[in-house]
Amino acid sequence: MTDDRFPVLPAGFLFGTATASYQIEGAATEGGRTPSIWDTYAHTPGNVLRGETGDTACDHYHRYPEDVALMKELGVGAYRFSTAWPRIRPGGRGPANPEGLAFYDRLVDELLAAGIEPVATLYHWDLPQELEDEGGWRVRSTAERFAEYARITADRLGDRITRWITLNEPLCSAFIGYAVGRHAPGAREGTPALAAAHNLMLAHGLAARELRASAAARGGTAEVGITLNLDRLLPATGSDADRAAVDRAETLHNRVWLEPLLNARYPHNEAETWGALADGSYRESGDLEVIAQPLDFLGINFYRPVVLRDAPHREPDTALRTAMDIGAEEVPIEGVRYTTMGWPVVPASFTDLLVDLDRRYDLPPVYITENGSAEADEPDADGRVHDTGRIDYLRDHLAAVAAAIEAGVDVRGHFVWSLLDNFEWAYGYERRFGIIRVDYDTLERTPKDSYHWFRELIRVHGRRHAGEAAAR
Ligand code: GBH
Repeated sequence: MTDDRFPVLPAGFLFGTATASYQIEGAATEGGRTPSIWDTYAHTPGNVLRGETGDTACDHYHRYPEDVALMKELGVGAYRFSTAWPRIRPGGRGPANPEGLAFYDRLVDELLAAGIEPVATLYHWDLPQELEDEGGWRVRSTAERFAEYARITADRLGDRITRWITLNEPLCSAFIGYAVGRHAPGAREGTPALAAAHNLMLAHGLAARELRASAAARGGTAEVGITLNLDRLLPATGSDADRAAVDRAETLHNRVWLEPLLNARYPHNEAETWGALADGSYRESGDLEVIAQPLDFLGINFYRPVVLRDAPHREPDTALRTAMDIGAEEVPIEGVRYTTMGWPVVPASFTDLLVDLDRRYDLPPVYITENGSAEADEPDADGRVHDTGRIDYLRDHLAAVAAAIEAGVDVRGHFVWSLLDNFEWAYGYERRFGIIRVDYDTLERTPKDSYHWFRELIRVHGRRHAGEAAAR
């Protein structure tokens, strides 16, 4: 059966949707939760568009049964959510919070009853504020606290969750948080941001050990992965300068994670990329062994390609640069559609990224843990949201995944970002990524056309492969 509306993915391919705790839960002061760096950042005027915060968000904390029911109706095989560290271990150290764990218990049970596999991310950016006050990701001890929190969570939920993602997009935590300052905690630093990148990798490795130890103590196994926002980076021209800029950006965006994780080494061109800022003061011998444990899978978040050209450093004095100031700037791509995030839509670049990574690294199985688009979708007179731009985006990017699989890349699943419209970080509620609309006055959920399209895709996929099986 061929149907252009629905790309052909292999039998057993996992379809899912994704969210993150601070973006959807709300109930910021309920159930023993303490503030995270995002509460502090969002409550500081000037940081988030229109001064919005995650205080209520989608109120998923109370409305999760409705959200799970919508996913059941959708027919997804899995749901990727994140657990909130300050809910499970308020303040970042000391005893676990029974009420926080009980919430995730209820959520996981609800998912399993609906036949949906829970895939948990332990860190989607909500660091307990108290740990930030002690240095946050700039300091090593935060990695140790993270491993403890991972163990607490796995000991409680690991009998029902087998697939774990340690961190979501450490690039954002380290560089947008500590160098660009457009994410919490809003710092603009050099070496400390590189220390943050290293400590996040260490946190991943220490937590991976705890997740596996927790499963082993139960006589089971855990599948451990990490989610990276790997970027397809292209030079604006063929000039040596632009190529060199992309080579530096490859390290900032991709190699800084992939080299330690997959090859147990640090990127070869740290000095070209950061100069004296990359002084290694934050590393200890033995760290690479902790970081480079085998991954059961690699999560990749993909939204758009980035075209770069060589550019002067924003800060001429090397010692005063932030870790983001690597002498490269993004240039627009001509002739393509842009989403409301200002991101270019180039599906073929997704295939290229996956094929290229597969050539350059010995990759474990890959899951696309986020992919989706923000659109200016308002309900029509009929009350429905005709988000054709999002349908086109998802269709073309799933086709791009299918093409990568054709080319030999072992991609096992795809999670749409996002199940719901939600708190889009520095952009607040203005940017909408959901396949379900959320009315932020009434908190009412309305499936968009993309939800109905995705539901049909999952059904067509099921019928297609059931037909194949019957024919064999
Ligand atoms: C993902 O980040 C996140 O995991 C998810 O929570 C988020 O909702 C989703 O994508 C959609 O954005 O111009 O310096 O302010 C994607 C990567 C990188 C996108 C940081 C926004 C802002 C950088 N993000 N970027 S800045």
